[in-house]
Amino acid sequence: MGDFKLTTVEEFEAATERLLETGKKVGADAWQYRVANQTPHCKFGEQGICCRICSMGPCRITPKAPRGICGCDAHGIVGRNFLKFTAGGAATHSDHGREICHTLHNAKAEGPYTVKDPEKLTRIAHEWGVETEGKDIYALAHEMSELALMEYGKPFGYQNWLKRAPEHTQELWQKAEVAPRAIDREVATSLHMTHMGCSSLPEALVRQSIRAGLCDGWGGSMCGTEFSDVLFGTPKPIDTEANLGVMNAENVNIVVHGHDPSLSEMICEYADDPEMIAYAKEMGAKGITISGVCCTSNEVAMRRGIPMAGNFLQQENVVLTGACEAIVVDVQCIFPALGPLSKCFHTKFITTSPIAQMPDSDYIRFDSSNAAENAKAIVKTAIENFKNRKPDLVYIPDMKQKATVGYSVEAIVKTLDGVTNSQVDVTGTTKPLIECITSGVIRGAVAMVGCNNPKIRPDHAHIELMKKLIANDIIIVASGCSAQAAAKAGLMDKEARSLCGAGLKRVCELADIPPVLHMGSCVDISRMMILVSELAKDSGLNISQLPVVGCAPEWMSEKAVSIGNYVVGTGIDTFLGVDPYVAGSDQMAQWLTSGVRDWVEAAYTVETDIEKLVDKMIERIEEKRTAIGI
Ligand code: MSK
Repeated sequence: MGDFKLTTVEEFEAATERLLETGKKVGADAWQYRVANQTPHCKFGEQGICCRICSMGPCRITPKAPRGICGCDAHGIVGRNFLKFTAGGAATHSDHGREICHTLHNAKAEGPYTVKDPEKLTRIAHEWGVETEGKDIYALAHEMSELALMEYGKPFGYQNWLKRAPEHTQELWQKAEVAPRAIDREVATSLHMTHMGCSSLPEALVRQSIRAGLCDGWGGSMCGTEFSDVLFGTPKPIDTEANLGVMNAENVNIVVHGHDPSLSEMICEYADDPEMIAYAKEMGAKGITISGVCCTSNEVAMRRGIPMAGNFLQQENVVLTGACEAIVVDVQCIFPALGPLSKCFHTKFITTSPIAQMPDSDYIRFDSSNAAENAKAIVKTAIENFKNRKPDLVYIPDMKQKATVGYSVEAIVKTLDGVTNSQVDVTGTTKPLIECITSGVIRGAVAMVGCNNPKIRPDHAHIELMKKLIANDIIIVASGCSAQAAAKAGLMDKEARSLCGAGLKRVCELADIPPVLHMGSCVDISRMMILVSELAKDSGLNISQLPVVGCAPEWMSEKAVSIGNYVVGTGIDTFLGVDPYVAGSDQMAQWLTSGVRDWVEAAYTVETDIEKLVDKMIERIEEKRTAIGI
C-alpha cells in the first residue's frame, strides 16, 4: 500500500515527447503538429454559426449579416448543426449495435461466434415477452437478434428497452414527446428536420436532439451492449494493466483499435492459439502481446483482461514505439493519420470494415462469415512482420499501472452485496449502494465519460476531476477514453483507495473495489442508464433526484453529443468541459442549460475551467442530497 503512486500527466507527456523524437528521425507527422497547423480555429465554426446545408452559401452569421440567404438566423443555424451532430453520433453507436445484432444472428454452437451468456439472453427474452421454454439457445439467439434488428425500423411504437426506465421517466418522455421510436427513424427524422427549409426553431431542434440521443442510449447502444454481453460474456471484475508499457519489446505486438468487439474477440482468440504462439517463436519473438486502444480495448479488457495500451490521443504513440507489428482497426475514432504514420515504421495498418476504409492501409474485410479465417490471417501477418522491425527505432516507455476492470451492472450489484448493514435481504439489488449514499458514507456518484480533445491538456481534466471527486467521497463509474485515462494514471488500482475520503475508502475496502469503476466502452454508457434506473426504482426516488451527475470533460466526437443528450434526457445533469458549438446562439444555450429541465428534469452545464467544473459538480450533488433530505 505504501508504495502506491499515481502516474502523472507530466510523466505521460515526457513519454510522448520521447516518442515524438523517434518520429522526427523517420519524418513522422503527429497530431501535436497538426493542431499547431490548424489553430486558431475558425470562429464561425466554433460558435456553430456557419451553415453549409445548401449550395446558396456557405452562410456565416455576423453582426452585419445576421441571417443566411434563406433568412435563417444564428439560433436556427446553431440548432440545426447541433441536431446534425447528434444524429451522426446516434447513427454511429446504433449502427455498431446493429452489427452486433447481426453477429448474434450468425452465432452457432460450433462457432466461431457462440452464446457465452445464455442466462442473460433468456432474461432479455423474458423481458421482451418471448417464450423460451424448450427452445434451443441458438434458435432463441436468432429470434432475439431479429427482434432487435426490428427495433431499428419498427413502423409503430417506441423502443423496447424504454420499459427498463422508471415509470416516472417514461411518463416524462411521453409528455415531452421525446420517447424514441424506431432507431433509424429518429436519425432520418433528424436529417429531415435539418434539411434546408425545414426546422429552424431552437425548441424543436433541441427536442429532436434529445429524442435522437435517447434512440442511441435506450436503443442502438443498449442493443450493442446487451447483445455483446450475450455473445462474449457479461463482464465481471478482472485484473489488467494500462499504458504503453503493456507492449512487450520481445513479443509480436498486435494493437486492436476501434469499437466493435466482434473483430477483437477473434484476434484475441487466435493470438492465444498454441499454433500461432509457436509460429511467433519460429519468427524470432518470444510470444504474442495483444493490447488495445480506445473502446475496442475497453471491450477486451473488460472480458479478457487484455491490457490497455492507451486512449484516443495515444493511438499514434503505439506506432511510434517502433514495436507495433500491426494495428488492427474496426470502426470509429481511428485517425486516418495511422496510414502515413505506419509507413514510417514497419507497422501494418490493417483496416477491416467497409465502414472505415482508409488510404495507406491493408484492407482485410472482416465479417462474421469469414471471422475465423481472417482473424487468423491478420495474426499471421503481424507475426511475419516481426522480422521487419528496426531495432534502433524501438522504444517502449516503461510506464504502466495495474487496473481492475469489468464492472457491468450485474458485477456492481454482486460486488456491493457485501457492504450492507441491512437486516433484510437486499442482495441482488442496488440497495446496498443506496444505503452507502443515504448514510453519507458516499456522497454521490459521477459518470465520467468521453474522449480526449487537444483543446484540453490530454487526460489532465479526467484525472484531476477524478482525484478531487474521490477525495470528496464521490464514487466514479467511468467508460470510454475517460476510463482509460483513469487506468493509465492508476485510479483503477484498488490501492488508489488511499486517495479517497474516509467514507469511500471504507466502502472500497469492504467491497474490495477501486474508487473508479470501469463500466466499459462508450456504447456501454447504456449500462450507466440501467444502473441509475435500478437505483431510482430501488430507492423510490426519481432519477433526477439521485445525487448523481454525468461529466465529459474532454469530449470530441459526435457520439459524445448524442450521449450527452441521452444522459440529460434520462434525468442526469451533465457537465461538459468543451462547448458543443452552441456559443453563437444564446437561445440554444438557454435551451440546453435550462429549458430542457422542464421536459426531463436535467440540463447541461458547460464550464471550460476544470477547477470550476469539478466544484460545480460537487455543489450539484450536495444540492440534490439536501433536496431529498439526506
Ligand atoms: S473511443 S468516442 S474517443 S471515448 Fe469510444 Fe474514446 Fe470518445 Fe472515441
